[in-house]
Amino acid sequence: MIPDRLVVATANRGKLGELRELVAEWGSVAIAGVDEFPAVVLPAEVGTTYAENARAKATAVMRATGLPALGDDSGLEVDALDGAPGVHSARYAASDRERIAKLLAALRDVPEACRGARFVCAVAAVLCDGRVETAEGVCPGRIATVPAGRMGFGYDPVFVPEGYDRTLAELGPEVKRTLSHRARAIRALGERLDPIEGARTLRRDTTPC
Ligand code: ITT
Repeated sequence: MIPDRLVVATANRGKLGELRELVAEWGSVAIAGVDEFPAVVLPAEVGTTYAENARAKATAVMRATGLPALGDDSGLEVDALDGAPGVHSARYAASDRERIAKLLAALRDVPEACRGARFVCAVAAVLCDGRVETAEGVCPGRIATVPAGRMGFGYDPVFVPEGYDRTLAELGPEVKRTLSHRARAIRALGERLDPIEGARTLRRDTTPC
């Protein structure tokens, strides 16, 4: 069953906003941010996989709050960098601006055809009875040569999703919601938590207006 409430185990406000909107597709779920529980400390990201880190974040928050929790661990995998920064994407540099500058510098001599990349997101729901469900989503694309756009967060100004010629930061939340790694992960998690609800959500998504 899909829980009627979830505490989102992230300190990243961009993620929290997107997760709120995506979880709303499951129906009525009360979402709280971890900032509403000042005593809660998110664990260090020591896992080697996104799923491991997502699960650790959600488990820590569920234990500290006594409420069902949702964790998200994500990253950007760049072909020309052998999949880096990957699971270390948050630690690649100190701020979004510096992470983007470092990424573009690393790809300075890489031609357009070789700038393939993908966003990956793992989400984990940890429920009060100890049940844990995880799911993953991928968004393929490429890295732009210069940052563009002001919407979204993180690496969005340099990520051009497959099938588009603008960055996620230019395309904005409505497009991002249809194709992002996080959207795909949350939809898959909904099906795991409640196959009937998940199917209903998918049908709603594909029915023409
Ligand atoms: P929490 O651990 O508190 O959730 P975080 O920002 O540290 O927040 P991650 O460890 O999952 O999150 O790091 C993911 C990195 O990739 C981080 O720099 C994000 O800004 C970036 N990122 C994740 N999803 C993204 C998205 O949809 N668009 C752009 N950048 C994203």
